Amino acid sequence: MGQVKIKSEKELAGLRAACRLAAATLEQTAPLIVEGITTNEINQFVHRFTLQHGGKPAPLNYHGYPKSICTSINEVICHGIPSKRKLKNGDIINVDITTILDGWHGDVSAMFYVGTPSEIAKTLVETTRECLRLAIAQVKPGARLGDIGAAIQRHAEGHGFSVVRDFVGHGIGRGFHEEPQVPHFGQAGRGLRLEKGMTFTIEPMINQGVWHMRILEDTWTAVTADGLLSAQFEHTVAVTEDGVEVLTAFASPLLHSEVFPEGR
Ligand code: EYL
Ligand code: CO
Ligand code: CO
Repeated sequence: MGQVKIKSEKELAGLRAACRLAAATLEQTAPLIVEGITTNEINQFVHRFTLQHGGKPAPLNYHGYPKSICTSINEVICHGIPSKRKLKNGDIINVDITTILDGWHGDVSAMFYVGTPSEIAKTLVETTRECLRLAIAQVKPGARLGDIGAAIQRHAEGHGFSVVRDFVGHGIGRGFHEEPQVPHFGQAGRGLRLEKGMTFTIEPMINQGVWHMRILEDTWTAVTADGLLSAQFEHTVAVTEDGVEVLTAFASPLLHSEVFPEGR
């Protein structure tokens, strides 16, 4: 078992820059996510943008992963592989970007609506967005990892949805996946006590139906066991003196994900 690495102010500056580039990349990608574009085209945009800004896409060749981002549509929970699949009206899609800059990793993802979502898709996506917000609000020195999981589980299950068990948030820094694991379910008051300088992702995956998953023949793509919808948002955070810094925060609201097509 590795140890949880506490980051110094100098190390945090490096991580902050990688996270800022990851978030800026997702912001620049958002307007492309419309009906008719292929997930390969989204992948190619992110790949080029990342290199142009001095970064490297972390997923490419990670454990043999074949693309630079993950694009997870509808019943895909995570690790959807970009392909020639075109986005169509009513799809919901998660775009997950991890950027390496000067050896540091920034990991961020968000959901986007393609055209007009169904009522259930909207409720699932907005509930998942709230789960991440409530989880981040738990983060401060002295809080426990279980406080994060419990906040997510309570909100998701309170809306009749389920929390994916097979994938968790993770420590992040010079490594893509460091200690600790950050479950999106659990009991308040339990688990690792948070300390200033800890850095990790929170990336709840919330399902419309059962939490169980299966992996497709491609050996990467995780889908819901019942074929119903799944949603996910992710930020990289740091524990500060008195709370939390969202290292992958967006400079402005993401187009499409924050605004419904009908302009609510
Ligand atoms: C690549 C490796 C199996 C990612 C994350 C891309 C996919 C399936 C093995 C975790 C694990 C992203 O933290 C992640 N996303 O937020 N593997 C990942 N891969 C991959
Ligand atoms: Co990610
Ligand atoms: Co992650």
